[in-house]
Amino acid sequence: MPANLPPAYFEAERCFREAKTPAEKVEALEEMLTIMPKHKGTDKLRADVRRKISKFKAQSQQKKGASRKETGYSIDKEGAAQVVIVGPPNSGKSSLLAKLTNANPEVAEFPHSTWKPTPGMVRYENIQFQLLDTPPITNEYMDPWMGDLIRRCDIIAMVIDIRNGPLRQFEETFSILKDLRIFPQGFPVPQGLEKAPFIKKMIVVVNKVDNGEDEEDYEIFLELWETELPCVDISTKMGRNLARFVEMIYDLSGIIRVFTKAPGKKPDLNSPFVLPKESTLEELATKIHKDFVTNLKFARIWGESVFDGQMIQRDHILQEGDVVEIHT
Ligand SMILES: Nc1nc2c(ncn2[C@@H]2O[C@H](COP(=O)(O)OP(=O)(O)OP(=O)(O)O)[C@@H](O)[C@H]2O)c(=O)[nH]1
Ligand SMILES: [Mg+2]
Repeated sequence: MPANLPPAYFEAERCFREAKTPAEKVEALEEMLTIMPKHKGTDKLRADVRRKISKFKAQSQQKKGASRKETGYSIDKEGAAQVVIVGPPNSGKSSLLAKLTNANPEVAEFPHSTWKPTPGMVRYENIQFQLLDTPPITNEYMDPWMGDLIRRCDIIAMVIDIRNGPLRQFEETFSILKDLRIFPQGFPVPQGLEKAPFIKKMIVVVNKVDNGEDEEDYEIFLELWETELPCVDISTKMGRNLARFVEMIYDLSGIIRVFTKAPGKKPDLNSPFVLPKESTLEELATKIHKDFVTNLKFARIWGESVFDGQMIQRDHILQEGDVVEIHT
């Protein structure tokens, strides 16, 4: 389909070519993006312009010596954990977000269609996780704010494509993360790092396993991969293993769900408090309200590892599914 660009576009493009500073280039590119009609014929061009915008934005910020935080995107965490979806171009990161959440990211056949992070919430039983779609990362190019974004998350979901050299994709993405000093939990961290490493929970998601042939390729991938990380084969197209993926996020998240109740009442099993494993009664009370923790006398608890209604003290370690009645 022809792009059918209006004359004003070419004028903006001329400004772009003549611009001297990165900031002027960004301005001209943004103008081009506004003018450009939005249809299939301009998809590729829009992606290309966006890529240039992020490149020149990064350059202009570096010039100003501004802090990197200002150039970046900070997405507020919501839900029980923040899961950032990373990977090479075109592996299906945006498709995964679109399939599991109400978010509506751009999905496209060509690479580098995503250029800014997009969050969405996915439900698991009575809680939710935040998924964060991001632009692709490659050896050639990565948005400069991506490092900070990944370092802030709770879990990394690396999405690779079974049909496009999954081993190579894994190794490239893994080594980019390493360069950012990001290592998966449970992995040896190299000695002699100059700055502190970032240890993250990580799950490898092999996408586009649509049919039997892809399944065979996935088996071969697993044999050759030799990396001990949680891994799941999915197909966003066929809906394969998407629920399994969310369940794996829950398992990895290291959280427990605890319910509270008032004396003589039943707990509301739809709204748990989410706490890290090994949390104590005191930590639960802090989470509820600061007055609670000051005035806390004791609590009664119902659950699998206690007697019904057993009295517990502040340092009692809570378990998944416990029901707690706090007395102040
Ligand atoms: N066959 C098949 N194609 C898929 C699947 N998931 C995504 N795709 C296709 O792969 C292409 C890329 O999908 P996106 O979701 O845009 O990929 P992305 O990783 O977000 O791409 P970038 O943002 O450019 O990095 C699109 O044409 C999708 O329709 C899948 O499970 N099976
Ligand atoms: Mg995308």
